[in-house]
Amino acid sequence: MSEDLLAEITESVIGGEPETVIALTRQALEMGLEPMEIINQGLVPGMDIAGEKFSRGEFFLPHLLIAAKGMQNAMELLEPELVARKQTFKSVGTVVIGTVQGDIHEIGKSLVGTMLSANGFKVHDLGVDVRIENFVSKIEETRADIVGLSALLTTTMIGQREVIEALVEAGLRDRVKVLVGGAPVSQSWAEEIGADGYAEDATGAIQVAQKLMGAKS
Ligand code: B12
Repeated sequence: MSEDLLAEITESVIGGEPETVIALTRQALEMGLEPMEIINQGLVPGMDIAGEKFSRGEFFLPHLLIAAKGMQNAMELLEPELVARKQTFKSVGTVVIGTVQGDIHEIGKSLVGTMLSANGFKVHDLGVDVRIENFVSKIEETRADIVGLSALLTTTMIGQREVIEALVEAGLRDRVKVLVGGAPVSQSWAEEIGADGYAEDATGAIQVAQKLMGAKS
């Protein structure tokens, strides 16, 4: 029963029906499904399939955009639910997060930000296509413990290294842990650019962020 509904959510993301995605997501919540279950088993598979179709030339950019819109609409509904389920009162740490300059991929970064905030971190989300100096000034202003850098393109990954270099120049590198992620990013890339942590997905991001906080104290 819930499998059918999750499969319908996947189909409606692929089919580019944002209104249906919202309606089905609401229905799933009402049925008592957990928000992360809806994300991981309904929405994300839909985005993955849409992405595969795009790679094979079966989908053009407008298809992908509308699939992403469906997922984003549903995320707006799910974010407060995620946060409500993990209500914590004392902040575990402060995180500045954003997608690096030249890259407008938003969904994964926002999901990581939401999950961190659901797990007690105070999160400052700078959005997408974030200029290096904006990362630096926000880290300074908020005295962030961790900066999360998202990159979804092989051409923009280099932006993660550039932020690290800018942090060194600004004398902030010792004060902030750098966490990197995004589809083309890997543990070995993280090590190569001198980041402190890498995670493949939002769940991993929480674990690594918690570990990095442990390493700070
Ligand atoms: C949706 C999408 C878009 C949407 C984005 C809409 C939006 N508002 O975000 C639109 C249509 C705008 C788009 C545009 C483009 N896209 Co696009 N896009 C995708 C797609 C299909 C899905 C991305 C997504 O949202 N996934 C769902 C989320 C939940 O997963 P995620 O982003 O990977 O995030 C998870 C992890 O990576 C990780 N994570 C992410 N960030 C962070 C940060 C930290 C700190 C940590 C710890 C973890 C972490 O945790 C997340 C949650 O689990 C991918 C293919 C794919 N399957 O990845 C292509 C893809 C990334 N796009 C691609 C391309 C080429 C483009 C364009 C250049 C297309 C074009 N020709 O114009 C443009 C680039 C525009 C730009 N300058 O950025 C390529 C990249 C190829 C490459 N290796 O460089 C991909 C891989 C598709 C492909 N196979 O060709 N895209």
